[in-house]
Amino acid sequence: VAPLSETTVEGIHSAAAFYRQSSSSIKSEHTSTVLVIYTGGTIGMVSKDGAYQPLANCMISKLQTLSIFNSADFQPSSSSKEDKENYLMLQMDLPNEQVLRPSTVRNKRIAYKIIEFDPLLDSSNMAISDWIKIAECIKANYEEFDGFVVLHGTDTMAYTASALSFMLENLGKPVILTGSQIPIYETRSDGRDNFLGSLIIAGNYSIPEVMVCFNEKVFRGNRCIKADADSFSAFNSPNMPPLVKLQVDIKVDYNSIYRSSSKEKFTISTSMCPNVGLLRLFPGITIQTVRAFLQPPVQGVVLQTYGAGNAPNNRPDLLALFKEAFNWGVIIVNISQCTKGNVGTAYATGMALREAGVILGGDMTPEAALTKLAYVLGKDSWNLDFKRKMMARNLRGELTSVSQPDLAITDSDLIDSVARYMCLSTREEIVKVKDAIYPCLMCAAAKANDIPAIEKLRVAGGHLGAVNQDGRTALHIACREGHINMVHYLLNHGVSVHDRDSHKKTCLYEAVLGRHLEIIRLLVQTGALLSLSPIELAVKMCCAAAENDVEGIEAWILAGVDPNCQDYDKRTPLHVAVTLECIDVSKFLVAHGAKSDMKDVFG
Ligand code: ASN
Repeated sequence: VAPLSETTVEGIHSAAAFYRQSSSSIKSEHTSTVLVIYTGGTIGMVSKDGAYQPLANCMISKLQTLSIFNSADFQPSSSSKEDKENYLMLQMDLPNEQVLRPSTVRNKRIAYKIIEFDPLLDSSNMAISDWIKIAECIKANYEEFDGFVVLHGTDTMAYTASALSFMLENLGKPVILTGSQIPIYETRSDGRDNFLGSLIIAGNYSIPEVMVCFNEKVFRGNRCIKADADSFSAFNSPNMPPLVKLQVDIKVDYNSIYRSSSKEKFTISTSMCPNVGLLRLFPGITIQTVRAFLQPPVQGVVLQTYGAGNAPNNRPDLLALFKEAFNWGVIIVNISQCTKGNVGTAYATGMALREAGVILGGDMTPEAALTKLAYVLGKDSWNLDFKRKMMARNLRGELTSVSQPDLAITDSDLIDSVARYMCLSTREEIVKVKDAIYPCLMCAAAKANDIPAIEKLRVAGGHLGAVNQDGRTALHIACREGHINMVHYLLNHGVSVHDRDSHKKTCLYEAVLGRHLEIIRLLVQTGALLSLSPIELAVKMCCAAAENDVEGIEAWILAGVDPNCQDYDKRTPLHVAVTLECIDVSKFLVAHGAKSDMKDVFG
């Protein structure tokens, strides 16, 4: 360890005293961050020669003039000039009970940064490469932001939303696509409400899905279709109610949120197979047309059949061709031409297709079925048989699993008894009681490491990611208490590792405070972060060093903190440990990569 000069020692002593007293007084901010990826679409178009076209380098300056999108008192922490220009602040007055993450004071703020794609596109000009560009942009910025809003044209928005829902694997944060029917520069634009609603949901709600926000509703992205070219209500989700309704109150249907059960880190899959197509049957379709459609390089076809999944069974030529294509290795998926409803084998005409090797696609939209096929076929590590199985399986909430039990709130004896005791009768009243009681029960079950109890609550309709009065989820509590099995259970049921409590603390932070090394390893493997600034982390490390707390230092390093982090005076934990003669911590730090030649502000 390098020798220290006297002035340096003096400085370090006073800093160490500061750490001992004030590590808990670090300012906690209540600002969420959202990245806005502007790809084009009517929302940013202007009329030129009588036709709408996207206009580059205009959106940010327009938003700067709209006070609702740009609060004047905001200073971004980032220092780069370009970054500052791209950051805007949304200042809101949302009732506390409407804000899920982090549950905080009334004045909620969202700092958002806009990245504008070049060129901006009418979404009719979009291709698979554009989906990849969006996915890569989200991946590159995933750790830095709480949520993502994609400004996009409406024409192919349902395709992009469906594609992204598959390409973004193990998603733990909200991704919301939105746009408008009238440009944001025009007086009657619907774009302002759509954009504002998207920012609010992306910044405040823990809904780890790809969604579409339009006309006061937020839909699961792979469930919606563009249903109306003229109305503000352009999107529809025929086989699933909206996830969120943005009315006077913001109502989230928590029981319907799709949560990945994977414990893997967020990643993207960009190898989408382009050799897919949509084939719509019609009475009298010729065998030549279908044969031409199934020719190489086609590897997958979404077959849009009649009604409940039926096709002519008096056409042996057609059925033989489907069987032949099956043997060539083409995957054919059956979905209905009806906008609403499921496909099955209730009719002999449906059964015949099944016998020819055509896969039942449930109630998927054409957009979801097609992009899922491109995603599944792009998976080189999966064999053909597995790919066929995956097409029939629910991967991202895109189809309704038949086996899913229809759970109702009244299934819970406990809530029933409470409702009776309180003389409640309406569904709304009972739902309110459930919302108030379940989070506390979930957290209590997590603290007691009682997996059967929390499973009962879940089965009765409880939302495992619900937060208590401190904005803490059951996962925060299980991590703090060190209940590894409970942590596994919650992660298996899709509770997000990114949720932050009212003090902006993540579950990884809780695991570090509890020094639960096995849990820290597991959380880091899932992509969990500490969500503290580098300086805050350095202060935490220096505090632990000042207390010769080897276990604490080990936990912070395991959670990803750099052993050479530097505090306000550029002192490292090793500076502090050496000054205070904390031998054990000094040895541990040196053994774990701490450098002895780091210089503080005193040189
Ligand atoms: N043609 C436009 C687009 O999809 C339509 C819109 O955004 N409303 O980019």
